[in-house]
Amino acid sequence: MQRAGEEPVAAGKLIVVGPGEAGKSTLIARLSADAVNLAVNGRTVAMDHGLVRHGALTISLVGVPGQARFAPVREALAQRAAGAIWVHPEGEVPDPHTAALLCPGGGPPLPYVVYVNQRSGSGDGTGFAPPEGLAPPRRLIHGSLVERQANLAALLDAAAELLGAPGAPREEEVIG
Ligand SMILES: Nc1nc2c(ncn2[C@@H]2O[C@H](COP(=O)(O)OP(=O)(O)O)[C@@H](O)[C@H]2O)c(=O)[nH]1
Ligand SMILES: [Mg+2]
Repeated sequence: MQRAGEEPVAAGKLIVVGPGEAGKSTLIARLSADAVNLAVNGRTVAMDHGLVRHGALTISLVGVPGQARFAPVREALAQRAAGAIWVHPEGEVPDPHTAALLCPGGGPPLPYVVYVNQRSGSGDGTGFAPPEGLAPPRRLIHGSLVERQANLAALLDAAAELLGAPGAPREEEVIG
């Protein structure tokens, strides 16, 4: 609710996708001080969520589990998402199952940005090439969620752009 004198607050939802152990929960926790990750033995089982403020924008980050057995909840988690953050472990082949998660309900793909997680030992400099048939990401951000510079400011800017916040890239700036 907006009180007198306060700036209007916009809100938007992004899903966080990627293969198991890519760093989805770590990323949400690093961006959001009060992130909730319901995990058993270190694996997210039901809920992975964080709220992050970026200027006047409140971004709701919802982690979507990749494993097939979670298929029934995926559609619900992705409802009303405006875009996605794909966490990609550097050096791996982009996960085709993750690509499918970008099209909730079999609809058109959500706009997405890719966070290439350069964990120590993985750094072979390989970038990210979208699986066949999928448009390139709006932005490609490299960082390490643990060892090196995480580049979270760039990631937040990219996330805000997905939600149509001011500063969204013009067509010619889109990576392609
Ligand atoms: N060394 C290292 N470990 C990482 C990095 N990112 C994530 N991890 C670890 O990898 C494991 C899986 O990460 P998690 O965020 O749970 O992956 P998720 O399955 O995608 O949610 C956890 O033990 C993390 O601490 C990183 O950049 N470097
Ligand atoms: Mg997780």
